[in-house]
Amino acid sequence: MAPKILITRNVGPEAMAKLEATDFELIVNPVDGEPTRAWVLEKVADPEVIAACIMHGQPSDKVDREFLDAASPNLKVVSTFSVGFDHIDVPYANSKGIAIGHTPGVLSNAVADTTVMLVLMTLRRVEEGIRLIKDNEWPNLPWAPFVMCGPAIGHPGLTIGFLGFGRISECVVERLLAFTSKSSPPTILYSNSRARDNQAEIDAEFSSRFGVTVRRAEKDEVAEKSDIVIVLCSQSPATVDLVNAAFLKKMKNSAILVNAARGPIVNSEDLAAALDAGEIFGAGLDVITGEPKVYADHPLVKHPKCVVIPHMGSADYDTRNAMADLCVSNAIAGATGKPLIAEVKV
Ligand code: 8YV
Repeated sequence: MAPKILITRNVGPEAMAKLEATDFELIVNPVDGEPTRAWVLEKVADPEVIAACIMHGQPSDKVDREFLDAASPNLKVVSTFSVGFDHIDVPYANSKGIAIGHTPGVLSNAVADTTVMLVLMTLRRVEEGIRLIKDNEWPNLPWAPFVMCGPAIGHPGLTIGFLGFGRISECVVERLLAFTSKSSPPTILYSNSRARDNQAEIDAEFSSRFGVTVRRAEKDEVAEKSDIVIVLCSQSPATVDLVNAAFLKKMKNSAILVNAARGPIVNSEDLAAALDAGEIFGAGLDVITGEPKVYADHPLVKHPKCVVIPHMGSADYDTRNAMADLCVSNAIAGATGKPLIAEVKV
């Protein structure tokens, strides 16, 4: 019998054709959508399975000890359809000789587009405006020059702060520079896990690349000085609740917060309380704690100053196709004993 590759979701015609062109037997989830956990555990235990393509953020596909202990002793690679790998116990997988593949790079532009969209929507209160129309409230909205006005993205001397400053953040900076003031350009602050020995050189390189001042700062300084705080760090025990009541209290009342990383990095209760108290102007969330079980009565979904979208950061057709291609290419490489195209190293 041919060795098998497990695919927990149909990854689209092009990537499926790439898999079908191999000699591997394919086990594809017959349901159009999320399989049951029991189905995944049963299939990954098949001793012929040498590679598995899985999804991020679905309980069925969590690559934890239960999954890895159930897995075929011949499993060589788990390839996730995501850049993030917070759903995978990478050290435990590696200790069993299983490599982990992911999809960095190909989604940076799409996630940056979504991030900028959320910045603009939050500053200009677009969500609230759409809701007013849907609730037939437009005729009752008194017209006056400053009704529905938020802070301007082109405000001179803006400070834009990032929590996490990797590939996606850099793509966000490139985009935001098209909107911000040319005569009084923004300052970019970013906080990350630790300062490097050559931090000054790194910041000088960023500043010369972007043509504005870019420098690393402690997270409290990012909170205090930024007009726009953008969360784009990966989720780890150190970043869960990074944006909590204390952080939000330090932010300017006129500032906004955008999270395009992972829900648990921002404490939802603390954010709702900060919005209620007017501690910040607004928030835009592509991700939220408890997703996808987030309903219309969620305090942040209902909140007029909060835009919530359902984890759509990378969801454009071209990007998802590129992610699918990299996901299956990693699986095929691992299954044929070749180095993965993009392997998670921790
Ligand atoms: C996807 C993501 O929505 O790549 C990631 O880490 O969070 C998103 O791009 C998701 O992973 C799709 O499976």
